[in-house]
Amino acid sequence: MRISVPSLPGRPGRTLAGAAIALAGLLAAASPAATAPATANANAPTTTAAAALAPPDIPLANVKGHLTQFQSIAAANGGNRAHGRPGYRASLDYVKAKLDAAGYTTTIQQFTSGGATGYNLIADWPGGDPDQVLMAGAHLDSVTTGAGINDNGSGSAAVLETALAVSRAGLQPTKHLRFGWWGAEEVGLVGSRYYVNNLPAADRSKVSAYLNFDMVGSPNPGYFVYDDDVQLEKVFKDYFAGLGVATEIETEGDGRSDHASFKNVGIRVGGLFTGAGRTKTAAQVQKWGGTAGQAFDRCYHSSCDTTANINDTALDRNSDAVAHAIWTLGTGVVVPPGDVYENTADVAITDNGAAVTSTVTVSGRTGNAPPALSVGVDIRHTFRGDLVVDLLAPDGTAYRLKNSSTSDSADNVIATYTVNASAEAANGAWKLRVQDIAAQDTGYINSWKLTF
Ligand code: DTR
Ligand code: ZN
Ligand code: ZN
Ligand code: CA
Repeated sequence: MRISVPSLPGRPGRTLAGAAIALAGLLAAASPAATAPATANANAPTTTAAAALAPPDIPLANVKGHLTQFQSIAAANGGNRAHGRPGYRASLDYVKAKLDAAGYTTTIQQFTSGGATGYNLIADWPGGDPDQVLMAGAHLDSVTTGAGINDNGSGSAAVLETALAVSRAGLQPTKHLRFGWWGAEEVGLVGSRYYVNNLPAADRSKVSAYLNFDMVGSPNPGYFVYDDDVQLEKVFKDYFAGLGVATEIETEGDGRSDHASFKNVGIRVGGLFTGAGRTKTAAQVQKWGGTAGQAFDRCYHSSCDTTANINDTALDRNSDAVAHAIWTLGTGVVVPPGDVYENTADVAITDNGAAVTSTVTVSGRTGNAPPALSVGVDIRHTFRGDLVVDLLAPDGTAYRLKNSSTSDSADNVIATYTVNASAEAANGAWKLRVQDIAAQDTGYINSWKLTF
């Protein structure tokens, strides 16, 4: 989970150099903030220049929102989003509309395969060195048997939300960023190969790397990193190491997804994968949890590959890893991953009753907590307006994360808050306090984490 990075107030599109200067300025002038009153609104933009360089947290709720859209599109178009079927073009139009609204320059590339018209969507983020193009992509088509939510709505949504995060941050990386959503992968990597084959050689040589994301939310997930390029592999391995998540080399990838189209013409490739039809071993369960002897994705290429066929933790971690790679490779600045303290034990919330708490004990740190302490919250609930959510510092000081609302009837609170906790000692028992203050509807704390 990353420090959420509100764009610097009044300074949209800060350049890397500008942010670095600001970082020096802010650090020089920084002084411990006053102790936040109990009602401090943790959502007030708390920004340090360091945060301006740090990859953002990609909101899981946003990524899942795109998956819900893909599911609806499939349902409205014969049950799939396959090449040559209306659901594919409807998926592309959805993604394109989001990107156009976010300031991207989008291009639809048309091709023919199997007697049907196919389409690639290319989105360029204005700016950056045109001779150093960093690309990330995912195939947008499903098989004909289903909606293809994990394969590959997950990769498509993770890349889309990262592109939208670039826009929200007004990022101006040194490299030029380009994103691709490929057609007809399921019938033989057709769209990505068409793109590469029609990219003039001079332009191919400008692509510094292509990052591929195909199946990144598998329900019984593994955490696999492509090993085609050592540096690109390291970017992803370091990210997961920062989370304390072990990774393995992706061993079935050669030729199995769109990165092969780029690798075949000499472009450096990397990427992530959470597994398809192969079964998870007992040894892998030891490091990742899940179920041994069961496929990473039991619904691979099946009609049950729906929004229910997603592991939220895997999708969240991989979406954040996409952003980490884009920020790190795009800006050339490596921001060390934060130290994560997490509690994943479920805590039932009493309907319309007393507050409940979940504790995270921080130790071994020196000094106070940071002015931009990241608080990742995952609460499952059927009417989130019932909930009041606070962070309690070890000394009992309360920081309001979320107020109740009679009008917010949506499910779940899956969000990252930033708290100026610089007045609090870092070490000690931090608590998440949740109270349901209205009858009917209730839920539980699924997990929460602090990132220092
Ligand atoms: N061919 C992909 C699934 C797949 C199988 N192995 C890998 C390795 C790396 C990425 C993807 C895959 C598909 O069915 O779309
Ligand atoms: Zn597939
Ligand atoms: Zn796929
Ligand atoms: Ca309630």
